[in-house]
Amino acid sequence: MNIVVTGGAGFIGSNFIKYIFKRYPEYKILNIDKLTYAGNLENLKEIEKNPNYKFLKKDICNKDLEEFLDGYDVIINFAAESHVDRAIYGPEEFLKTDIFGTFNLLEIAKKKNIKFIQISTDEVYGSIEEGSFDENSPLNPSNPYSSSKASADLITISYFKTYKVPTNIIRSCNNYGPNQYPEKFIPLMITNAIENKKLPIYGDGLYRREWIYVIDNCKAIDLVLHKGKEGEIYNVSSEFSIPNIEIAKKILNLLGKDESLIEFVKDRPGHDRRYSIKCEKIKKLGWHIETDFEKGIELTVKWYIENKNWWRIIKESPQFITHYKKTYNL
Ligand code: NAD
Ligand code: TDX
Repeated sequence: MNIVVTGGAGFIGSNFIKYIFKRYPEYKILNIDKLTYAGNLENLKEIEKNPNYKFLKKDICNKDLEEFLDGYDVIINFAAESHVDRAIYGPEEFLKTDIFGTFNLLEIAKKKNIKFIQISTDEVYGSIEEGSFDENSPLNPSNPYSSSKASADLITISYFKTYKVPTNIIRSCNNYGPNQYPEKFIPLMITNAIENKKLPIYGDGLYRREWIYVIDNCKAIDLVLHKGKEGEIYNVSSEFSIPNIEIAKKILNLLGKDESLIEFVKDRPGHDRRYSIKCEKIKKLGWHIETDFEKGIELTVKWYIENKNWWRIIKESPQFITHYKKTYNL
């Protein structure tokens, strides 16, 4: 199979490319990534010389992308601006990449008659106090990130209905694992704890997410790629949720650090209280969780201990420092 992965230098995309080459060494992958602050070719070091792998540094919004995409079977669109806090202080890039970029790729998929898989998120359903959303629940996003992703989902659905572009949408819960940029909650908590810095917890710390180890999500994407029914949406979740404050305590405990490092800080505007999704459809395709949270968080903490150079370079960059000061009002 010839696959175009967009955003393959980011967290989930790079884990997916490495996973695919392990499972299907004969597949060919073209990775298209603009290399924003979140894109890092270090994530792909172990496969960069693989003759079946190609990299193209491009923006998914570029109209000329089409000339590079002959002979591919599928586009899997991971490329996005992905951090909610950045969307709050700078929404424009989110609308450009997450909405217009998806539209641009759909146009190419339509012209070249190739399958299109949109990597979406549970955040498009918005917050739910009790119970869980399924794939037919209405979209009710709360912030410029999730509303951009919801818009992209709607455009994707319209390309299936109107032009019969074979599409799938995958809406997963919060991912964690190796190579996640340390602005996100779990890697920020781990790396701050290692450095004996304060762990900033928004509001009362009782916000809840469902957490999935990234490789389990890669396996779900693999299943949809091979067995997904055209036009279908698939939720993907561990169905395991835990309040943020409990995650911070667990991480401190694993690292042998004191809970006095926890610091409650000003809440995120529009902060969704709880996400929860049902994923019967993906289970019917034969998917199940393989790495539970206890195991996954241990593996993740271990990875950040063993890869300090990877995240220290990021955290010491002017780009990260500016973001940190803006987000935490320092
Ligand atoms: P990430 O921020 O780590 O990576 C995004 C990648 O996209 C980077 O390599 C970046 O350089 C690239 N990119 C950004 N704008 C681009 C553009 N205009 N053109 C080309 N490349 C561009 O994100 P992630 O956490 O790996 O998320 C990947 C996808 O999964 C996103 O679409 C996100 O919305 C979705 N998602 C993420 C999570 C999560 O918990 N991380 C959960 C559900 C869904
Ligand atoms: O410093 C922090 N303190 C804190 O309490 C940060 C960065 C986060 N939080 C809280 C906010 C959320 O309740 O932790 C929770 C998780 O935060 P993020 O890691 O920023 O994730 P979230 O906002 O839930 O969005 C993520 O999951 C869905 C990804 O960033 C999205 O790309 C994905 O679509």
